Amino acid sequence: MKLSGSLAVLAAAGAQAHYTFAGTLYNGQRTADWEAVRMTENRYHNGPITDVRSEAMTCYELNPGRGAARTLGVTAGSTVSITTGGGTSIFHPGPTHFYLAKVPAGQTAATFSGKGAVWFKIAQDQPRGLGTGSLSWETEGKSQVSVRIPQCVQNGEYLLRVEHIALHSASAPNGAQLYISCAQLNISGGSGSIKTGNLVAFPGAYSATDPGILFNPYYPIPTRYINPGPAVATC
Ligand SMILES: *[C@@H]1O[C@H](CO)[C@@H](O)[C@H](O)[C@H]1NC(C)=O
Ligand SMILES: [Cu+2]
Repeated sequence: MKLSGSLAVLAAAGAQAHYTFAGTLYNGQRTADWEAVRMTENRYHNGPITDVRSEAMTCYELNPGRGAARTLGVTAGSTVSITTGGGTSIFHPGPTHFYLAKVPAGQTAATFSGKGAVWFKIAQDQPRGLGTGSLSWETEGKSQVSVRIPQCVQNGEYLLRVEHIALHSASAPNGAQLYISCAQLNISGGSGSIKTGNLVAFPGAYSATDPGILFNPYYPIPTRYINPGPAVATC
């Protein structure tokens, strides 16, 4: 009894240290958790992906093929926030990346798998404190992350892939923790002139030895951080 009690406490502590991305916040309106964001495999345990070659790297879906109920209409140039689920927050230090994949003709944001070379990056962040021995990240402790949808995207339905890479254990192979979700968007008002560069696939875009994945945040004191994946698309 005593043992199972302390195990339960440990399990709860682990779940608290992890997190999910579950909702959207747009123009002051929140969606319910998993309404416009596809339900993720870590919905209940909150845990991360640690193998960047895993098929879960696409959208970390609990039920691949079953989209979310809603596709959120947004305007190009506006800001979309993704909120953490189940009372969790972004407990660990590390970068946040946002990617978009345009839904192919004949499919919808609710049916598109997101597989294949379809993704381009629209945002990434860098730590403060490089060279000081004390790195910090904008999103640490927050319960939402935000991205501006580029004004120059093409109109249409998209998957928006949010990814937070926790780096606290990333100095060992497969030590980085990836927290991922995909929201379903319908973007309007875009100019269409975006230069995406080469589209990338998840899994595929990252390797376990990328310097932004296998990264010691403590020693030697890092003087730079190289975000994994492609450069951010430009207008
Ligand atoms: C996407 O948004 C456009 C512009 O508001 C609208 O005309 C279209 O019906 C929307 N598509 C879907 C599937 O909701
Ligand atoms: Cu954790």
